[in-house]
Amino acid sequence: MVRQSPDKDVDESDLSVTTPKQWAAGIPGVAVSLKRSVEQMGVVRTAKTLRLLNQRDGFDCPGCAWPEPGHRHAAEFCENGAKAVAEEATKRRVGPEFFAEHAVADLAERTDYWLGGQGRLTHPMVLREGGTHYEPISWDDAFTLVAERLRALSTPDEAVFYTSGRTSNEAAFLYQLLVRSFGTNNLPDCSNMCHESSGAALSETTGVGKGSVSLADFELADLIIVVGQNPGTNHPRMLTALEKAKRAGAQIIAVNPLPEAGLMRFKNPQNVRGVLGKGTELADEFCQIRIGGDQALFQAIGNLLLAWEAANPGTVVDQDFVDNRTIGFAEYAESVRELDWDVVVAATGMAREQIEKVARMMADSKRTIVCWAMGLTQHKHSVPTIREIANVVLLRGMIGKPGAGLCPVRGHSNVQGDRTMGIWEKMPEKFLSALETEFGIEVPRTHGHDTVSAIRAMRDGNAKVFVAVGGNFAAATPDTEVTEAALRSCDLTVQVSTKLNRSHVVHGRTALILPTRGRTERDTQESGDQFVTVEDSMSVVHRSEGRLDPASEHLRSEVDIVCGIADALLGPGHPVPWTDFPRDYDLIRERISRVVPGCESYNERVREPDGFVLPHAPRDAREFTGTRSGKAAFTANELTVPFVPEGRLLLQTLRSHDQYNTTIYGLDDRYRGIKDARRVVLVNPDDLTALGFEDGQLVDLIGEWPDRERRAERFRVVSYPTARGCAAAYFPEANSLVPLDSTADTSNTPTSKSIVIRLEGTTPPAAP
Ligand SMILES: Nc1nc2c(c(=O)[nH]1)N[C@H]1C(S)=C(S)[C@@H](COP(=O)(O)OP(=O)(O)OC[C@H]3O[C@@H](n4cnc5c(=O)[nH]c(N)nc54)[C@H](O)[C@@H]3O)O[C@H]1N2
Ligand SMILES: Nc1nc2c(c(=O)[nH]1)N[C@H]1C(S)=C(S)[C@@H](COP(=O)(O)OP(=O)(O)OC[C@H]3O[C@@H](n4cnc5c(=O)[nH]c(N)nc54)[C@H](O)[C@@H]3O)O[C@H]1N2
Ligand SMILES: [Mo]
Repeated sequence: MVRQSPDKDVDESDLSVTTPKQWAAGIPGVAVSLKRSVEQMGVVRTAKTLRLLNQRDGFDCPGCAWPEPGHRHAAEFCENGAKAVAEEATKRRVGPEFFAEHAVADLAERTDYWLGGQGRLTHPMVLREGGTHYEPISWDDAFTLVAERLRALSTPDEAVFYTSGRTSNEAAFLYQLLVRSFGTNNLPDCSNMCHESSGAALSETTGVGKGSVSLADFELADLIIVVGQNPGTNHPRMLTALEKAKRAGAQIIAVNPLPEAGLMRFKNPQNVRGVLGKGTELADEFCQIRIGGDQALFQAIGNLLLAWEAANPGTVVDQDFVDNRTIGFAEYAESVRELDWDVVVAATGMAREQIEKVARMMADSKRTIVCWAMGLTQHKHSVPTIREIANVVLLRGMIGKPGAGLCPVRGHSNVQGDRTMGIWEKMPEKFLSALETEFGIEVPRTHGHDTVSAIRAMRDGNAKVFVAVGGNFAAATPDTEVTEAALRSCDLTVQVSTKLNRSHVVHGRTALILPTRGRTERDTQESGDQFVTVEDSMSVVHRSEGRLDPASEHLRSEVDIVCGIADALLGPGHPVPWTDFPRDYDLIRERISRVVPGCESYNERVREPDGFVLPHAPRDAREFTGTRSGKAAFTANELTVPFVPEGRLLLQTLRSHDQYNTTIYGLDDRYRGIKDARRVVLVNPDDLTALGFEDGQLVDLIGEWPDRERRAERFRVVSYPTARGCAAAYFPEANSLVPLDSTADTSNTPTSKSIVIRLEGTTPPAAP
């Protein structure tokens, strides 16, 4: 099978399907990563780049937020990390000639795969009102243009400032400072669509919206539960941690509607056993849950644990912990005392015996870690689901001790750091007043727009300027048609980017592309080469320094760009010394150390070989000072079970093995056995029979909503062993089906993992 190049647009007729893989990584993983890297970077650049990836003297992988171990391999990266690097370090370029050749309207017809494949952006470009092509613009003129449009707004709240989670701590800190100095808290970020539900549930129950484990805990745990996460594709280096845990005697439970290869068996390419042998079996227990059934599962587990405690007092509940460190136990116990097993079995699709087995494993475990990702955070009832996990962890006292804890596994490599630095539409008062004291400025207190409310504001004409540092807002957000219209209605859209994407071709009346240096690239400023800092999923803050020559001499760093806009907008008289910061990033870190809690002596501590770990009271001292009561909080949550009418399926939108969010690397999903197609919908064979569809048939996916139907056209049906009643399609192709108003309670995260759809045949079934 010949690999399709990005020049060829996606054509669903090329699809080929083989049986899903039972194991992840191994030699094919290494081979694919090297092949892609050499294709994009050539041999010499590949060798140089991969040698620096995730090393102490190198740069942080722009892939996921999984932490680096203390003892590093020479090759401390995974197949998908190597792909992420190749994507940035590519030798292909998108310069002024490219834009002169391609009208924006033509580019808008292309897929994200094609756009991303064109290479790195090299010059600042402007699309003037009524223009057909982007044209070059000088940096100074670009900054002046942004400043003029922002100043022309009737209030700063008419501007929206988005961030994606690749931005360094230094750039993020200055960006929120710029936005708040200007006078708004409109700081939506990708986290609003990602782990917001985890943050909301954890800050309420433990007082810190972050995970409570460190990498070392994985080697000490005797039970690891991986819920709603596909680490083989999205956090491949986590498989190494799971393998080590397994070898040290831990058991693993995987809870997922799909039998993901990475959860079943791992062939570690870093050792001989993984290369030559059968690899390590990972999951001891695979719970094939129905989409959205996790709250029912964890309520049932809570019910069983409490029943066993009642039968044998002192054997299951960590009474000392519950009595001294928590509140709300009685109400919680009451809420799960009466359980309707018929409802639980229907919601989970699991046998009662399996739920009992899993609960027994938890009761027998001395050190349990629960990990999760998007399979839990993107449902209407995500926050109560994660609270329910916190409940069972608390009743067993599995937090704040070695080998145990809560582990939301973050996505973007610095999404957690951006939050720490103040990228949030509702930062706490303490942070805001520290900013005011440090800089002698006044910042607004009214909460700003998150991602969903920002789209509403643009749609309704209440926001007119949209600025994004990174990301691909047009493609990553829900309700594609609505979001694209909202962006097009803006006076000005500004994208600070490394690569061309959909957000450059779905633009406001005037549009700017400001090209920036990436993680892999050298950042030379007046005081010499600069490094930046990032925070991983386990609160470790460390430095990252790129070494490649920048893709073009015209690129500026994100810090430079933010300060350039700030200087043009706020003027030389502003109390923040905007023009000083880009000269020497230590000056930014000095300010961070005085404003951001836990970052004292930042400049010294990030220079330690492995950086430093941010404080986390529950992890460090079993203290819960961040909650309202000062204790960990049990919660009583009403059970929600997604309602799926007769003849309909519950659709989740997820990532293939060949993409990084909206960046498409290729058209294969190797572990799932899918080749050369992205417009596919995975459906259980029994559901296909029941609904009267056939494997390979072409269908439209239709979401039925009170306001109107949403239709995603021409998807190929793939008969696949997903849980009954469930379906899966790739993000972002299926985003048009997620209504803007369908969001999680409390966190307002789009419900990208639970959309009721019906299939509609567009052609007769394919000939056998
Ligand atoms: N290579 C690569 N790496 C990435 C990314 C990427 O796109 N490519 N993206 C990064 C980002 S930003 C993020 S947030 C993470 C995402 O990492 P993941 O959360 O692993 O990403 P998804 O592909 O959305 O996979 C969700 C998983 O949850 C399962 N699931 C869906 N619904 C349910 C449910 O109701 N219950 C349960 N128990 N499981 C469910 C799906 O079957 C799937 O296995 O990865 C990061 N790393
Ligand atoms: N239906 C559905 N929708 C989803 C999800 C889902 O599972 N299903 N997942 C959600 C999640 S978890 C997330 S995190 C969001 C992701 O949303 P985003 O973070 O907005 O999207 P990305 O695709 O990661 O952004 C890719 C773009 O970032 C730019 N870029 C890359 N590196 C850099 C850099 O170093 N600096 C700058 N300035 N730009 C850079 C490039 O131009 C690239 O095209 O999508 C969300 N949307
Ligand atoms: Mo994410």
